[in-house]
This record gives sequence, C-alpha cells and structure tokens, in this order.
Amino acid sequence: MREGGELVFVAVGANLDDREATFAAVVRALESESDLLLVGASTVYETDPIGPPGQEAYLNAVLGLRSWLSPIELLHRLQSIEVLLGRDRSGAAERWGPRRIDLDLLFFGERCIDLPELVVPHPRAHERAFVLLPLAELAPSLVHPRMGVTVGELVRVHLDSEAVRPWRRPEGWPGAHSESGPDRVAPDARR
Ligand code: A4P
Ligand code: MG
Repeated sequence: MREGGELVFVAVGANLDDREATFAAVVRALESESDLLLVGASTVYETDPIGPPGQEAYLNAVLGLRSWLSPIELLHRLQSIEVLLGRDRSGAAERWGPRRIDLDLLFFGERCIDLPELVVPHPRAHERAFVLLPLAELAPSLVHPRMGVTVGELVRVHLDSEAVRPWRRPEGWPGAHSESGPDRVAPDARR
C-alpha cells in the first residue's frame, strides 16, 4: 500500500443525458489514475436543480480519494475527465446551467487555497444540501478549515431537505457489491 497522499473529497453532479452511465464512467476514470486512490463513495442522491429554471433534476454524490497530486494537478485532472465525458467547456455554457458532468474539488486535506483558478474548500460547499448530505456520510468529523465547524454540524440544518432524495446505486458505482457496508469503500479494497 502506497504511503502518504492527502485525503480529498470530490463532488459529482450530472443532469443531462444518461446520468447513471456518467457516474459509472467517473469512477472508472478516477480508478485508472495512478496518483489517485478511491477510498469512499457516498449514496447517490437525486436533487432539485439550483440555478436557472427549467432544468432537469441532478444526480449528486461525493467521492473520497487519496491524492498524490497537488491541488492544481488534481483540478486539471478533474477538468480533463469532465471533457472526456462530454462536458461543454466552450464558454457558451450558462453559469449553473445544465451539464453532463460537474466535478468539484470540495476539500483537500485541511488546506485553504485561494488561487484565481482554485478555491478550497469549495466556496459553496457549506451551504448546499446536495453536497453536505453525501459528504456527511463519508466524513462527518471533517472540520471546515475556514469555518471551524464539522461537516456533521453543517449538515444538521439540511436534514429535512426534500430537495435531496436517495437514489438507487448506479451500476458501476462503488459499494454495489461490497460486503463491508453499502456506502463505504475500504481504503485498501480498490487495488
Ligand atoms: N474553481 C474554483 N474553485 C474550484 C473548486 N474547488 N473545484 C474554478 C472546481 N472548480 C473550481 O467551474 C468554474 C471555475 O471554477 C473553473 O474554471 C475552476 O477554475 P466550472 O466547473 O467550469 O463551472 P460551474 O461548475 O458551473 O461553476 P461553479 O460556480 O463552480 O458552479 P457550482 O457552484 O458547482 O454549481 N444543482 C444541483 N441540484 N446539483 C448540482 O450539482 N451544480 C451547480 C453548479 C448548480 N446547480 C446544481 C448543481
Ligand atoms: Mg464545477
């Protein structure tokens, strides 16, 4: 088992085309990266869209990874996967508009990063039920380094959210055949 690396959390979202197939493809793409190790996968949720009206519902979930990439390297890797999976990055896409795939870097260890290209923790993570509910399954004790409160505390105000509903486990999403528990992937189980 490789030593070191940092624990990171990535939000996965999709509301166009075959959302379940996209989620499975994200997992395959991340598992094929030699500098990343998938260590946890939340339940997949169906969520009401936030943003311009008239959009389809999203599927949202959170993945936990150990990363031997720097934060910027990881961001670029996530953006390459988005493009590979058909994300329109032409600049014509509407802000918060419908998308085939969105991969956001939520947390990178306990680091605070303020670069033009990358802000960590993700600046909207703490206020969004579609991020907090799945993240709290994987890391309830994770402390938000800017706010000084745990994910478990942040999620409490969203517990009765009807906008975030558990969805079935897509084929190819981790845990479907796991005997160690439905929602988690043992750190050494994937390689
Ligand atoms: N960027 C800065 N920090 C980060 C980070 N921590 N992770 C920069 C990822 N990217 C980061 O992102 C725009 C720019 O943010 C990137 O060029 C990167 O350098 P983007 O993915 O191109 O565009 P976006 O996702 O539309 O922008 P944004 O503002 O991050 O959108 P959000 O906040 O992610 O919202 N409703 C539901 N129910 N479920 C959703 O998943 N998602 C959105 C997108 C809106 N409504 C939604 C959902
Ligand atoms: Mg994004």
